[in-house]
Amino acid sequence: MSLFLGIDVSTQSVKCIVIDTVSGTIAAESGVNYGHDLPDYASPNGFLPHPDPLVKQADPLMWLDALELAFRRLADTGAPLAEIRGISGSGQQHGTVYLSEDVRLAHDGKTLSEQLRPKLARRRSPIWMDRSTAEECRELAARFGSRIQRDTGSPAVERFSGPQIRKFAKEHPEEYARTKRIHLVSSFLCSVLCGKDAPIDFGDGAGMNLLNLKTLHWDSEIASFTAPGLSGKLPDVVPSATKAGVLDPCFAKFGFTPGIPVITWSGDNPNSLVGIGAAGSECAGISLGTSDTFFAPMTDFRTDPAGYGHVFGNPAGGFMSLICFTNGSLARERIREEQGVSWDFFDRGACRETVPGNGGRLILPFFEPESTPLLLTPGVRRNYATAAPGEEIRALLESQALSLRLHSAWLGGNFRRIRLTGGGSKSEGFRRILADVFQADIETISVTNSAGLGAALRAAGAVEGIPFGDLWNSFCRAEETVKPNPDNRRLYDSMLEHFREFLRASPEK
Ligand code: XUL
Repeated sequence: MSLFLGIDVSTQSVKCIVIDTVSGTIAAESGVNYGHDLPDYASPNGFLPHPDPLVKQADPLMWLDALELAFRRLADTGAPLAEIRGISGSGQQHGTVYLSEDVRLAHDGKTLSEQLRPKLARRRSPIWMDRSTAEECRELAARFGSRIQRDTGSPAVERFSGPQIRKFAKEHPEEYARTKRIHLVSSFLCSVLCGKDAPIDFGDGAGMNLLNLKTLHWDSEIASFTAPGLSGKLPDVVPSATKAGVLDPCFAKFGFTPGIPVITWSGDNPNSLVGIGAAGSECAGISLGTSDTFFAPMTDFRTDPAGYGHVFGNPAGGFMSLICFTNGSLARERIREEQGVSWDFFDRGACRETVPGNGGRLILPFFEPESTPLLLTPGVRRNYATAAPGEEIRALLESQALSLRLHSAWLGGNFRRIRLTGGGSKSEGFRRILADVFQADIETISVTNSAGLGAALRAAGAVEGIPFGDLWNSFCRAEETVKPNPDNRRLYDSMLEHFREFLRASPEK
C-alpha cells in the first residue's frame, strides 16, 4: 500500500481523494458542499449574494471550515490516513486571498478559520466568476497593448487575479497597503497545510496576468503597473512538482502523520489535465462542471487570436490551453429545472426521440455574465419560438457543444479523442452530441473528480518519482467510449456556421 491524498477546493465544494499507487485503486473519498453543509456562510453556490451581478466574492474562511470537515469525514471512512505519504491539491483558479501576516498555525485547539481570521487583510476573496474589473483590464491593455497576451498567455481578463488586485489596490489603498501576501486559492490552502507561506505553480500562476511565460518569473513591469509594490507581495512561482513544505502538526488530530511532504498545489484545470490522463497532441479534455472548460496539452506556445483561449503551465511539462465557458452546468440545471425534467428523461428517451440538428434550434444560455464569448450583461436568446422539453434540452446541449468547438478551433481542431470529466459527463445524451459535433471519440474514465485525482497523481509523481505514464495506466484508462457518427459531420459543420452567425448578431460586452 502506498497512499497519496489529493484535495480539490472548488467553487461549490471541497473533495478529498486517497489513491493507492500499489493496487491502482481509490482508497477513500470524502466531500463537503458549502451550500448544503455550511449554510451559515450563506453561499449556496459558493459565493456571497451581491447587488452587482458582476461581483462574485467568497469568504475564504468557508474554504477552511470545509477543509476541516472534509478531513473529519475522510477519517470517518476508517481509511488508514496515517499511511498517507504525500499530499497535493487543486484550487478554483484566479481567486485571491489577502493576508496581513504569515500563515503560522498555533497548536491551541482553535479551528483553522479561528486562527486565520485575524490574519486576513481583506475579508472577502474575489473568485473566478467575478467580472467587475472591465476598467482595470482596459487600463492594462492601454499600458501594455498586445504584450500582455504575448508574454502572460492571455489578454487582460476580468476574472484573472492581476486586474482583481489592481481594483482592490485602487478602491481600498489602506487595506492593500496592510496586505503582506496575496495568495491564489491553491497557494493559500497549500500554505495552511504547511503552516507557512507556500509558492504558486506555473499552472495556476499563469491565470493571473502577472506571470511571464517566456521567463517563468513574475513580470516585474506588469506587476508594478498592476499595483504598487505587488512583486513583494506575491509568493514564489515554481514548477508544479516542487515540494512546498511538510504537513503541519495541527493535522495530526485527523489521523495524518505530520511531516509528510506537501507538493505545491495547482489550479483545477491544470490538475484536471493530469487527472484525465490527457497526453499527446491528439487528446483534449472537456470538464463539464460549474463552468465548462476545454483544455489540451500544448506542444508549441501560441495564443488565441480571438483572446478567449489562455495558455497555462502544464504540470506534466510544457504548456496547456484553456478556454472557460462560465454558463456550463449552471445553464444546464436552469433549463432542466425550467422544463421540469431530469437528465434521465433526456438520456433515456428525449435524446433518442429528438433528432440531431433539432430543426436548427440554437440557444445562447447566458444566465450569468459569460467569459466565452465575453458578455457582461446576462441574457438568454433563442432563434426559435417553441420547443417541447426534449427539443429545448437538445437545443441547449447542441449549442454548448458548438460553442466549445467554435472557440477551440484556434488549436487546430484535429483532436481525435476528447476525455470528458465533471458532473455533466454522466449524461450519455450529451456525450453522443459532443462526439458528433467534434467528430471525435468521447472517452470517460471512472473518476469524475479529475482535479482531485490529478492532485493525488502529482503528489505520487513528485514523492515517489512514478512517471505520469505509469500513473495514467493505473488510474485513467478510458471506461467508456462514444464513437462519432460520420453521417452527422456535414450537419454539424453547417450548424457551426449558423451558430457563429447567431453569436455575431448578438451584442458582445
Ligand atoms: C478557468 C476558470 C474556471 C475556474 C473554476 O479559467 O475560470 O474554470 O478555474 O473552475
